[in-house]
Amino acid sequence: MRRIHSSELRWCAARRLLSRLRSRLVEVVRDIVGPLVGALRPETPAGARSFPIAFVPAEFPAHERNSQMNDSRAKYRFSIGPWNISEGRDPYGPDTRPTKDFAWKVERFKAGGFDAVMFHDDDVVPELDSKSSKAVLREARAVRKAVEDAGMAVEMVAPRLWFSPMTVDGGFTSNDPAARRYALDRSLQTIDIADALGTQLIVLWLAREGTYVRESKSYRRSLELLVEAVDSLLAYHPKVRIAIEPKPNEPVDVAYLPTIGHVLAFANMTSDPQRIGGVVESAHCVLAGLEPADEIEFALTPRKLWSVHLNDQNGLKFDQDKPFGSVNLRSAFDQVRVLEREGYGRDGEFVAFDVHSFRTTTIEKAFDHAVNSRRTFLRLLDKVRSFDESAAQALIEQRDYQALDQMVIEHILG
Ligand code: XLS
Ligand code: MG
Repeated sequence: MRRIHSSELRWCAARRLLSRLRSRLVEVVRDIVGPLVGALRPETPAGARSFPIAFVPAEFPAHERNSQMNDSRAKYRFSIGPWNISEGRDPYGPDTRPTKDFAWKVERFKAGGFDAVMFHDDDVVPELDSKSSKAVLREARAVRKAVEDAGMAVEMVAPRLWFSPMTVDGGFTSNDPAARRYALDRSLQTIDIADALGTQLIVLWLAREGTYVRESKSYRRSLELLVEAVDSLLAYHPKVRIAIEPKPNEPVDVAYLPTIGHVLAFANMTSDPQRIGGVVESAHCVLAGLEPADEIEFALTPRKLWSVHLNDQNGLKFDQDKPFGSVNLRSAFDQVRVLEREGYGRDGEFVAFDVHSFRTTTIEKAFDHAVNSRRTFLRLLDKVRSFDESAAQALIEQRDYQALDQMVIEHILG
């Protein structure tokens, strides 16, 4: 547990109170103004497509925007996390590789062609629960300098809410109010860390927000608690944007927000749906029995895909975080095709790889899986760009899907 000084405690309490008052105010304004706007809004013309949750992030910080991204043939930008160079531990055995510090990792990120780093709060400041807010921010600024000195940017920060003894039974949805307060405080601090790192994108992977025993919690009550927590985060910082990363299970056996569909429906329950988006991870879609390319396209249609964690997964088993394209090359091709077709990256979004080395990999090769994933992405991008779309269209018109199927296979094999 973080040792908290009394002045800090008062500041945290004041900060939380302020956050709650602001959320309440937003609710009241929404209740009064919402119906008025509804009454004044013209009817959508018949046949017109309308995505009520569409959001063009006009507030996207200029340094994160990439003007080249208006050109669909422009270069993609890639992101990776320090946790993607891991020690090889699994539930059945200890580390197989030594721990490396951030300086060692960032050198490899840069050399491997990566443009940005994604962080958990405690990747930035290890053991942050035992440090004062001042020390946390000082360390965060030093990490920002190291990233910028390497010519890279920070993509996002995620509070690691699933590690602490406080969150054994979940964070925002724990049955213990002290654990819920801890989760909220820690997430507010993540926003401060993100600020210090120069990003406004917070990722929430709601790892333990679910149950091991379904009867131990109410789904409805848990949703209310999640909305309350997210509203407090939104109220805390007017520019922060929250991308929720869904996963159907693991470490809990059933999660509350298992798919991107749930995430986007959840966004509309919060005080500012425009500032809630999603991160789709390929392996998490496979674990839900869904097609990653479709999940990606679902989020892209209303422009709610604010990051993407490409990787691969062999079946509905434990989470494997394999290199991108390692299991299902055709699905990987379809994922790249959808990103390219929808102009992903034009608002500054990064392509991230949430991949892990095999346990058998030595430390000398402990970043090869990420470099390989990037290479596979770029090779598939060439395949996407050289795919004969008009020949495919002609086959679609003839309803010759048999030939279309083989055409895709031959193209990938080619
Ligand atoms: C874990 C998540 C990862 C990070 C983000 O499976 O995929 O994205 O932990 O918090
Ligand atoms: Mg991920």
